[in-house]
Amino acid sequence: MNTDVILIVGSNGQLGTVLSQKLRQIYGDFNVFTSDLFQKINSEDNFITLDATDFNAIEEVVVKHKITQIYHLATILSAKGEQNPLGTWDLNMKTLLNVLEVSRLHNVKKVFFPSSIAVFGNNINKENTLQSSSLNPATVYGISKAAGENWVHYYYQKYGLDVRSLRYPGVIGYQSLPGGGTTDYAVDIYHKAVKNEDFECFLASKTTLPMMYMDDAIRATIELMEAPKENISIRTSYNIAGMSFNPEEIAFSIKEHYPNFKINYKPDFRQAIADSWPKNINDSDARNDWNWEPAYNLKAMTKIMIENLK
Ligand code: AKB
Repeated sequence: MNTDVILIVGSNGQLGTVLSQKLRQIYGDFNVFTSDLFQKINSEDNFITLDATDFNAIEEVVVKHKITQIYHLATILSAKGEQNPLGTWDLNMKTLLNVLEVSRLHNVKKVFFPSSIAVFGNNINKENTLQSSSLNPATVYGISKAAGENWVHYYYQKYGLDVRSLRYPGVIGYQSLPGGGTTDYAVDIYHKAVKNEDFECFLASKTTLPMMYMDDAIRATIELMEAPKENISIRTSYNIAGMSFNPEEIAFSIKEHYPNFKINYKPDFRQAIADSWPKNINDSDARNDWNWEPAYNLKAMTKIMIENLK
């Protein structure tokens, strides 16, 4: 019998909204606690109002509910992070260190930490970016993720804490909206298309970035967390890839459903962030270690996004 009890920290966000549903299906409603700063209308039972910058508050929840796994999703993303660099560093690091330390002290069995393609910067080969490429992030979000990768590696090596991590590309789903990322345009564009509105894109037409459909992102997360411990050779964070496309290509795929759809380009400060990131990712370690294989391409994703948003 599975006796795991899961806490999702930052469950109101884009990933948390969908991941919490999936984890409830697997582990049972009463074994999954969602938590965030405020409760969303219509949110599930087992929601806890939790400020993850408060060590004592996390500790109380972990002890009271005998938590055995934590998914730590609370973070400020790349574009929003640039509006307040020091506040972003504080929040991203404090919440992670609280989760790691509470997990160590209270024998939490597994922790998930989301990293990002934002750990890479301008100094590397942007095609087929390797797992081992050096990390010189150009944003405070990327700096906090690169530091976070080192912290989770430290907790694994020093204390044996089983922390697992993925470098997510831009994630696209219909169930929830992203907030404050550089890849957000690839979700917003579908919302405009189904309303028959034109879309103004904050990135230039040829800006290719790594992206992933939500179902692939959720499946990758759960497959990594459920993989046998001895298969996990990367204790910083795994590169994973789904698809790569630019705004012109996503607009083209939308036009197959909405022939009159129009996109205009008005690059802003987010262009420089996108330009510092890889175009596509080499994920051979994830494929070799825990058999990662994405299932969705741009055409399939566009069809699902439009059908569900309509
Ligand atoms: C962002 O755009 O900041 C995120 C990410 C790629 O980590 N979606």
